[in-house]
Amino acid sequence: MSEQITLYSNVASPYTHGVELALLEAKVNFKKFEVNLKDKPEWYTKVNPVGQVPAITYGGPDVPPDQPSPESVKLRESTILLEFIAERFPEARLLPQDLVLRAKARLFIDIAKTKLLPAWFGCFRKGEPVEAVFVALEQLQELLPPTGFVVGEWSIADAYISGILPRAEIVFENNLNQSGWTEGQGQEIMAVLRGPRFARLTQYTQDLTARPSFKATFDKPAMTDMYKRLFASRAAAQKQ
Ligand SMILES: N[C@@H](CCC(=O)N[C@@H](CS)C(=O)NCC(=O)O)C(=O)O
Repeated sequence: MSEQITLYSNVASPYTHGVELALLEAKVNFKKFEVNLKDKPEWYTKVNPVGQVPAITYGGPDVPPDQPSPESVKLRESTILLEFIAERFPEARLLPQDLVLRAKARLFIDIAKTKLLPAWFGCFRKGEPVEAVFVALEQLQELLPPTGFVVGEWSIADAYISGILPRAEIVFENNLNQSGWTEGQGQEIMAVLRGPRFARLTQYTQDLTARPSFKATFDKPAMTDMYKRLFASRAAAQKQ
């Protein structure tokens, strides 16, 4: 039996979703605790001193998630958690054996983290040009093989981006932004993403979202409602 694992998550969080997918694909027993990010429990700093999700407790006694044991190891940062899960459960092959392919999976994650996410946030939060999003997506698309996942078999690279792309689509499809986009601006971005420039990425996204682990963890209408409420509450807070 493996060590206990508790994932501290929030359903809206792209980072958390990737980690949950990796745990599911590794067929690991784990508990999940939904952290209310608007009203974090006081004890949560014992799990993650910086207060963010995702985080996991690993090992130690089997305790209720809201009573984390001092004996468990506390781990955080989604990309580190993904690597940890891949290394802890090598039989799940969440990273390939081949060193060059491993490097490719890591490069894909690095571009998503350091190029795509800042560009996406900059675009809907600050009204920065969407071209930076397109450039980052093109870099990711270029890394994809003609068919299948980033390194052939599904890996932590696919886990990481699975948290991001479907949420980015919700943002664009529903014109959700904090920077005064004109009506239809998000939908115009979405039309480019669905056009010939991103044909391979579109197919790849379909493959990602067809995965049973993804389907079991992503309810698009519910997520859309949640994101609409999230953006409405941010807009209300901005006005205050
Ligand atoms: N670099 C972190 C980012 C995690 C992050 O930003 N999490 C957000 C949710 S998407 C969060 O916990 N926000 C609450 C807060 O910062 O107080 C990772 O990759 O795990």
